[in-house]
Amino acid sequence: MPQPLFMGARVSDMSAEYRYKIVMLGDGAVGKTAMTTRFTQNHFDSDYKRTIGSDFAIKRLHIEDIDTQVTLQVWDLAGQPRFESVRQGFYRGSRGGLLLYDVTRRRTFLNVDTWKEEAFSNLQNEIPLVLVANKVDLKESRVVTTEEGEKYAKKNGFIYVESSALTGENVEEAYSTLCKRMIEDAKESTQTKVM
Ligand SMILES: Nc1nc2c(ncn2[C@@H]2O[C@H](COP(=O)(O)OP(=O)(O)O)[C@@H](O)[C@H]2O)c(=O)[nH]1
Ligand SMILES: [Mg+2]
Repeated sequence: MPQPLFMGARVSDMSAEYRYKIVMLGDGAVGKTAMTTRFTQNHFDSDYKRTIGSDFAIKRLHIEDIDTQVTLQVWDLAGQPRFESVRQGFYRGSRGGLLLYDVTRRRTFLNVDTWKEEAFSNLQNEIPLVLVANKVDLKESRVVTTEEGEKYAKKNGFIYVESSALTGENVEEAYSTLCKRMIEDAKESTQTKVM
């Protein structure tokens, strides 16, 4: 079981640089691994390989509009991990997450609530989440509308992004908007401590 290398902190007071562990959430085959691979390696693999246990990838990104460097440790979990210890290690120390569903399968959208609750209860904390409506390239077979996704996200205070790991559309945006939210949260909690 790999341990997190870092727990989410500003690395230096001198430069704007942050490190965060984030988690990929959602039902099996919604595109968690495909999206992580697209983001970290700019590559799409059309074979479906089940993630065993959990795994992580590291990616450095520069967020242009706030001129900030972020290193993300992206944890990706298999759909149905059997061991509670795997789940605990997966969630431990994560500061945010992408919660995906597949716009062509309504069940994966209905299960979003379960994933949200599983994450918040394991962390005993409400971390920022981006609701990701994935596979929007499959226009013909799409069944979950933009309005439905937006409405759920708004109700829960989540950011909403529509993406395709196949075309790469909005993949980097999903991660970078999450980064901005985590940085804002970190600044707010620092201010609270100082005051
Ligand atoms: N058309 C399309 N297929 C996708 C997309 N994202 C993932 N897939 C496919 O959906 C299947 C499951 O993806 P995967 O990343 O393994 O799902 P995971 O179980 O959530 O990690 C694979 O066959 C992927 O190639 C997408 O945006 N568009
Ligand atoms: Mg996977």
